Amino acid sequence: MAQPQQSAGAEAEQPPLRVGMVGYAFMGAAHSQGWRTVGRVFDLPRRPVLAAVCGRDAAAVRAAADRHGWAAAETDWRALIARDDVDLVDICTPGDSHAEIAVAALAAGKHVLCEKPLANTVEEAEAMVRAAEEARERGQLAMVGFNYRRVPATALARRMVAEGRLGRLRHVRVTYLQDWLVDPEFPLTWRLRKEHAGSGSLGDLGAHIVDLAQYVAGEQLSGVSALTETFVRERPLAEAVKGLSAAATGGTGQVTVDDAALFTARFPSGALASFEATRYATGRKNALRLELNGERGSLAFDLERLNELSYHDGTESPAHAGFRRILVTEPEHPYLDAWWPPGHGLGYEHTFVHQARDLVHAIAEGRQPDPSFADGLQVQRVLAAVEESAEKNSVYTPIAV
Ligand code: SOE
Repeated sequence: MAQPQQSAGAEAEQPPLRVGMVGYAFMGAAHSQGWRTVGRVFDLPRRPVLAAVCGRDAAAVRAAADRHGWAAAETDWRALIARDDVDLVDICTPGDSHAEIAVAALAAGKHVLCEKPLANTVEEAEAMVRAAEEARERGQLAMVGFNYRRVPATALARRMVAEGRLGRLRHVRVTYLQDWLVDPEFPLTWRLRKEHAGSGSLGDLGAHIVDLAQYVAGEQLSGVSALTETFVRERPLAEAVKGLSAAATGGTGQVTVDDAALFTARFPSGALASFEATRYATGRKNALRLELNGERGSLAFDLERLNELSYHDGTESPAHAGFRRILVTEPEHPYLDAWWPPGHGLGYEHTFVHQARDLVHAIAEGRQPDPSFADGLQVQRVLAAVEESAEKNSVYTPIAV
């Protein structure tokens, strides 16, 4: 039986990579899992150390540190950034603080990992790119956390498209469907307020599928035509938030973001794309689905069956051609040489382990990790074009370069 790789030998050459994380809710827990596990599975040039975690509530952040394995707890992100025992700042806060924390961390000489979407506005994202470019001159690197690139099946899809197995692409079809807002009594959490989240389903789910579609297709969108809608405009005010759930306090407030975003788009190659992002798809929990159709074949992926990739080889005889299921658990598949024997599948959390692995390698090798802040800015520009198009009754809107 294949064993997880031991990391002992390779680690000795470079110092540990000491991580400080800001935020410890859903994404913080997922990133913690990645940092905690990565060195136990992959051979790494630098060993990540969970140095300190930061949150505003002293008791809650201490409890989160104990639960997730962080050595120290801070209540002020500036203090976290100032620590000598932190080399990398991992930002897992709502979007309204990404720019300020990332720019300050890079200026303080830290590497940065920032959760998606990179920022709440194009202007913020541009400032972050400027800060990242300056920092890179000094040897600090920055990456944005689009974790669905790190599902072995999506990475395999990209590889197969790049190998030309689909030939010229005609269609890229992506949907990201959740249902946690179906109940109109669900409280008004930060994700439903523009000042905190920037946008709604568009920035939260749409950002993922824009990045994933572009990553797998190997090209960037050139323009969009969009519709957005806010189905429930007023909701009970929220108190405690846990994961995606929250308790109501009393009184109501305005929802100031989109509930759903639908858009069509063009790739420069001539391929057409369609996107749907919603939190109102009753019964769909985390259904990110991607299909690509090319002249020579098709690929299809469903996050709720993430160890599988469907492939139709259009060059085969019609007599026996058809979609077949690739079980993406072989050591030849991306990331899988370090994990379990074939057929012993991975899950959502492993994407964060892979994200940590890729970032540690890039930092140790002194090269720009992907996706860069510039890639995050480009996604932000797509989101802005979607909003602009939706405001103008779906008029086709080119994406700023
Ligand atoms: C909520 O919609 C959410 O947690 C997103 O914010 C994440 O990015 C996604 O991975 C799962 O759903």
